[in-house]
Amino acid sequence: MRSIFALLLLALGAGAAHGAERVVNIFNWSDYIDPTVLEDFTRETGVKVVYDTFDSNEVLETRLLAGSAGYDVVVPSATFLQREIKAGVFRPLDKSKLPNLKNVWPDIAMRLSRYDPGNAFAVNYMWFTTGIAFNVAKIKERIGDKPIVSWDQALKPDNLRKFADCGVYVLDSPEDLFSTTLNYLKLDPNSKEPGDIRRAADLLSGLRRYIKKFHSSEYINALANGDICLAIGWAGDSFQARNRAREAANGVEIAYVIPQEGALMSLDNLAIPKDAPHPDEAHLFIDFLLRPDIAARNTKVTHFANGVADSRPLVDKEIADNPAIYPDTAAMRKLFTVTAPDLAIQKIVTREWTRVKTGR
Ligand code: N2P
Repeated sequence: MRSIFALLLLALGAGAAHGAERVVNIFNWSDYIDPTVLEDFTRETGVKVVYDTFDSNEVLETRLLAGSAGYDVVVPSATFLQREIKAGVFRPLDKSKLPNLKNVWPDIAMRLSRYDPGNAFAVNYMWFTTGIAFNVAKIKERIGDKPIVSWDQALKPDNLRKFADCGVYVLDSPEDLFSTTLNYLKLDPNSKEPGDIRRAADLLSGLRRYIKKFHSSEYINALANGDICLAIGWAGDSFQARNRAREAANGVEIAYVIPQEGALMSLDNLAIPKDAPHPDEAHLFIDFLLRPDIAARNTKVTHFANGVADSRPLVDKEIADNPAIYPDTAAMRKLFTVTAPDLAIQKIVTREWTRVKTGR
């Protein structure tokens, strides 16, 4: 009798576990996925998605270092990933649970391995440049027919001044702005020399009075609505702005350029925190994103190039053949990458960035 009772309890317990809802907690950048992909994932796997967004690596890093944020999948940029791996915040990927790893783009995986040796902790999601997005008509009104081709037009005070009245936003990202400015100053964009970082900060702080806001996601709508005329921003976001304006048929035309001096190329990557509550579901989700058809849908909506080579033929030509989204070999040569500063230099970077934003 007793054993029958025990068996019954066991069966009930197993039944409850079986019926329990499976969940995956995602923390991703804003405007960075096709929302219908999340619905399809749940429909196919039965795993519910709890989805939360951020727009800065600093915010993600603070959460990760505090531990137990409850996230199963996060999306750090490669530089931050590199430092966070060293801090021990990630769980190594179980590659046996990622059959779609066969779809990753070898060149992109190789670039990522510079930050994550052996691609042990992360797989690339999207990659992109940091350039200049602008309102074609408003810029023309102010500088005539000369299109924006150089960082000169955004980083020289006398030039940026001309756009202050129609609104300038700049990414709230010291990594993007310091490397871009160092490159413009013909210094090493990856310099960790405090003196170099100070020079970049001096230049940017001199532009402060012409900048309406430092923000890393609001510029999409601000450009699309015609509220601002220039942004230092990310490729995909800028093309999303162009599309939102076209959909609204509001007469706003947005363009994005990789200036002739070159631009920062960054990689954003999928990783699983060490204390993720649902690691199996995390692997299932990452593997889903590595399906070429799914990666293509995410690129179609976000206008960011993804890390799955076989998805490219499935992406509309307008995106797949756009060298500002998928740079060709010539454009690729003008791109530079950076590595993570150690914590001591990071402190200087943070301090100098505060100085830039306060214009001191
Ligand atoms: C998505 C922005 C992602 C690029 N809106 C910056 N990591």
